[in-house]
Order: sequence, then C-alpha cells, then structure tokens
Amino acid sequence: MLESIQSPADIRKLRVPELKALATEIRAFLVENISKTGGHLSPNLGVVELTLALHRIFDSPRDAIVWDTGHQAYVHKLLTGRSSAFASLRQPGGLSGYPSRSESEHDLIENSHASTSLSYALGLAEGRLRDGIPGTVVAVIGDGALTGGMAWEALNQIAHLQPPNLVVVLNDNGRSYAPTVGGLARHLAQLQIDPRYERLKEEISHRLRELPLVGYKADQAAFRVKESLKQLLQPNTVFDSLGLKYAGACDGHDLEALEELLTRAKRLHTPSVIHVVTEKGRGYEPAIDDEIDKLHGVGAFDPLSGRPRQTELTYTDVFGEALMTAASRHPNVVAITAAMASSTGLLNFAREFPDRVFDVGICEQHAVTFAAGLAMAGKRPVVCIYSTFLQRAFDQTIMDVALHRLPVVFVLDRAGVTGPDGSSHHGVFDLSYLRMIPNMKVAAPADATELCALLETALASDGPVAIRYPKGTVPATPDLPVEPIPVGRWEEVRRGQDAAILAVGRMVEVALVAADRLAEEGISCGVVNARWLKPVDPRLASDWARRYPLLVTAEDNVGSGGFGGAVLETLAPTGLAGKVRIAALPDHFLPHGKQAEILAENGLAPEGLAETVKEHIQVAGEAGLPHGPPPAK
Ligand SMILES: Cc1ncc(C[n+]2csc(CCOP(=O)(O)OP(=O)(O)O)c2C)c(N)n1
Repeated sequence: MLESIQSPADIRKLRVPELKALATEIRAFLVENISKTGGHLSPNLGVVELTLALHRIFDSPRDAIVWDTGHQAYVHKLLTGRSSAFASLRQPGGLSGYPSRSESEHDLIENSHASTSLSYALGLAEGRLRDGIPGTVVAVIGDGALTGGMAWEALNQIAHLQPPNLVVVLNDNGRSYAPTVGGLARHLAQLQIDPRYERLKEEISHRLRELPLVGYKADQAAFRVKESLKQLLQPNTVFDSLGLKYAGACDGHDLEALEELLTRAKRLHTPSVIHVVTEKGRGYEPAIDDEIDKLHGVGAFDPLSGRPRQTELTYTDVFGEALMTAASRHPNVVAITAAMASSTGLLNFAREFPDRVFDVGICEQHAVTFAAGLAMAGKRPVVCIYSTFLQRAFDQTIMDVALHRLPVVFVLDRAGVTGPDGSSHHGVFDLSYLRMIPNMKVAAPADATELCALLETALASDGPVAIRYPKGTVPATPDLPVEPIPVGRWEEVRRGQDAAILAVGRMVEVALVAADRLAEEGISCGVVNARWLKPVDPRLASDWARRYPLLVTAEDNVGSGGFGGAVLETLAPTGLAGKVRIAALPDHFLPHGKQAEILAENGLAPEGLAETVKEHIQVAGEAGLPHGPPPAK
C-alpha cells in the first residue's frame, strides 16, 4: 500500500481498517530500512498513527507541520512522496535523516537541535496572521524536547499572543533517550490517568448541556457543577495555568481518537496543547525490550534480534571507562548529561555512581550553569555533551563558567565531522567557539591513551578545560595507566625537514599516513601532535616555525577561528606566519554522508593533506622562500 501513497491526499481517501494495515506496513518498512541505513528507529515507530492522523486532519503544506528535533519525521517523509527514496536515508546524496527543505515543500525546519519547534511555529503563525495567510501551524514536540528552556520561552509567548492558528501536539512517550526526568515528566505522567477519563469528561459535559434547567440561577448552578466536576476530574495542568487550552491525554495509537481531538483543536481558534501518549518503539519487540534507550538511534542492525552489526571500541567507550577510573580516585567528580547518558558513555558510571550523575533533561544551557554551581561548591563537574549541543550553552560557558574561572571539565563527544546526521550534527565549530574564551583550555586527543591522560590533566586543572574527540572507533585500546599531559605541551611525533603538519586530534593519524606517502616521493615531512589548541605550545614560535620551511595545520573544524587561526595569531608577531597553510573544513554547512568521505572531500584524508603539502612546497620553492632555519637574529 505504501507505494501508492504519493502525497497526504492519498491517505485521506483511506478508511480505518486500511489505515491500520498501512500503519503495520509502515512499521515493517521502517525496521527493514533502518536496519540497513541506521537512524532513529523507536521515535518513528512510535509516531506512525500520529503522523497519519496529522496528515489526514491537516492539509500540509497549507497547514504547516513543524517537527521538533525532526528525528521522528520518517513517517512524514513516507507520506509525502519519499518512500521510494527511503533506502537512501542518511546515505551520501540520499534523503536526510531529518526534515530537509530541499527535499520537500512539506519540510520546514531542518535544525535537529531540540526544543525549537514552538518558537518557529509561533513565528510562522504570527507572520501568517499578519498577512492574512490561512491555515493552521502545528508543532509536534516530544516530552523530552519539552524539557528544554526554549520551549517554555515560546509557550510563555504563545500564552501572551494567543494566536488562533497554532496547535501544539505534545508527543509524550515518557522518554528522551532514557526516561524523561524531572517535575514536568511527573506532571505529564499524572495527566495520563485512566484513558477512559477523556471520554468520561466528554460524557459529563454533554449531559450538562442537556440539563433541563432554565434561567440565570440554573445557568449558574450548571456552571458551578461543571467547574467542580472539571476540577475533580482534571488535575490543573501547567498548560491551563499558562492560559492555553489543554486536551488529552489521548491514546496516540488510536487513530479515531487522535483524529477527533485534532479536528477539535483545528476548529478551536485558540492555541491548544494536545497531549498524545505514544509508545516508543511500538510494534518492534527488540526496541520495546531495550531498557537503555529503546533503540532510539541505531547504526545498522540485525532486524531479527535488534543487535548492532558493529561493536568496536569507540572514543565514547574509552571516555566512559576513564571517567569511572577518575571518579573512583576523586570523590568530588560528578558527571552531567543533557538527556544523553547512554550516547556520551555514562551508563557504567551511572550504575557504579548513581548519586554522582545528573541527567538535567535536554537543557544544555542549564547543564553548564548547574555545573558552574557545583564547581563553586567544591565539586569537579564533568559536562558530558556532544560538540554540536554545547553550542546551545555558549553564553553559559563564557559567562557562568569561564568568567568565574571555575574548574568545569567539558567533554565534547562527536566533535568534527560526524557523518550521517548531517549539517546540524557535525561538531565543526567547537575549536573556534571555545578557543576564543578567556580562561578556557582546549585539548583534542590523538588517540585513546591521550584521551585518558588529558582527562587526568583536566581534572587536576584550576579552571575550565574542554576536551573534544570524534565520533567513532579509537585507533587502538588505551595504554593504561596514564600520566597527565602538561597543559600546552605538543609532541613532535615525526621529524622531517621540508615541511611539518601540525595536526589536531584525529588528524594526527591522518598526518602520519600523509607523511609516509610524502616520504615515498622524497619529501621529508614532520608531524606535530598539537593536542592543545589553547594554550599553544611556545615551541611553535621558538622551534618548529623556525626549523621547518612550511607548516600545514590540519583540523576537522571550520577554518574560521580554528586551530590554523591560533597558529597564525601566534606566529604573526614573529614574521613567520607566511609559512603557514591551513587545512580545515570550509565555510559552509556540510551535508550528511560518510564521515571518511566528507573528510576526504575536504582535503582531510592522507592524500589531501599530502597534496596540500606538495602544492605549497612548490609554491615556497618558486617564490624563493627560505628553505631551512631562518637566519639567527
Ligand atoms: C539541543 C539538543 N540536545 C540533545 C539532542 C539529542 N536528542 C535527540 S532526540 C533526543 C530525545 C528527544 O526526546 P523527545 O523529544 O521526547 O522525543 P522522542 O525521541 O522520545 O520521540 C535527544 C536528547 C538534540 N537533538 N538537541
């Protein structure tokens, strides 16, 4: 049936039994495809009926559907004419793993950072109102994304502006990756009382409308009875208190109930919050049975068992173990995660030290300032976060941590090119946005052993330190135990004569292979492991920039403001900056694709680096630039 669905109009023709069959088909299709491409499995299995109902009741793109985060928009893709391309999901040149404006007129928001949908939706709704553009704007937000501060900033303004053309659908599956934590989650759980509640409430208001009372007093009496029954039945919701209409909680797998509620919301002409309860991983046992994250986001897996196809040691694993070791020695070490304990390697830590890990919800800004407070109180907070999501807490990192010179350790996972999650998930700005912050020290390990050693250094530091490492497997298992690495100390891992590559993090390995290739062509290329981005090793100016005629910096960060910039800034006063060439990522948003391919396309694989060296050695030769140490002053 799925093949025949080319647009939402096609599903509006279907009847309930056909829709149920379609829902089953979609789930099987998702499992089969995602088992090959990887992707967000359980969030999408959970929203099949909800997406069908949304596209039947609302008329996209006339009505705008805004998916918060966008990781749960696969079913939306299938219903908007993209099922035949679905095998290319997250593959180079294929469909994006999130909504994508270039893919479809039905896709509006492609930023996959959570908690933004209500702000986008309010802006869209207000803008449309002002221009008299008809249609409803629907924001679909998860209970996890609703923990983020931005969502509440938007709700506050929605309550103020009361746009009649805005519907908020709260997709409540009780989980972010792990169960959603906090007072809000508790509140939402309380609202999910007996599923018969909604029907009972309807029944009562229907009966009240039929009361055979007449006159003012009767009206008053009816009103009072109704109000007290309402209070009795319905706990006052946080949304009602804000001045928004709340309806629910509705079974998110009951198509008819969903359609009824959405129809009412559409006709209400006042902003409403429709609370829909869904099951994450619905219909796929391995996801439902998974206690960790219900197979939220997966690589390729075996569809029968749900087990991953690849299980190699990753930087994330190594960090998790290193933090455990450190925590067993330093009683003040505490870990903080913004709803991503499993994917930042904290699971074992949480088992071993349950009182020393804080899941703050999808609230990176709060996470960082909370860490600042903990540090003020004498703790050693380690903020475990993806590089891309620390962007959210840029101001907090500067003002609340660095300005106070607090010893918060930032551990940035998934730094550099991440691959299939695309533009909004590449962690390619962190070296730039961290390096510019006063008091901040920034490091990037070249391998697993160095990661463990840098963590020791960071935990012994008297101010903020950020350590960033890439997504993926480590070159080798760590060589333990480790000694802390002195702050600012680089290492010349290969000596050469004609040029040196100053490499950051994973680029060290790439540079060593490039140097081998160059050696085959008679070029003697050194490699320096520039593991500290900040502070820069003073030997850069006193030694390497004098000894080598050409310095090529290599980093998996954007060129603007990154490591290459740090080297240029250091060398500018010495007059040696002219020897520097920068190999970095370009000044545009990178697409999704395979990590290695994206790096290679941008000159950051061994061949590309070797080419850069060769190209500039020639230029240096042609320009008659000095080859060898400059004359002593
Ligand atoms: C700012 C930000 N932090 C972290 C994430 C990583 N992340 C992606 S989905 C997700 C959980 C979302 O939970 P919810 O909104 O309830 O959606 P569900 O997957 O449960 O349907 C998280 C933490 C993100 N996308 N954005």
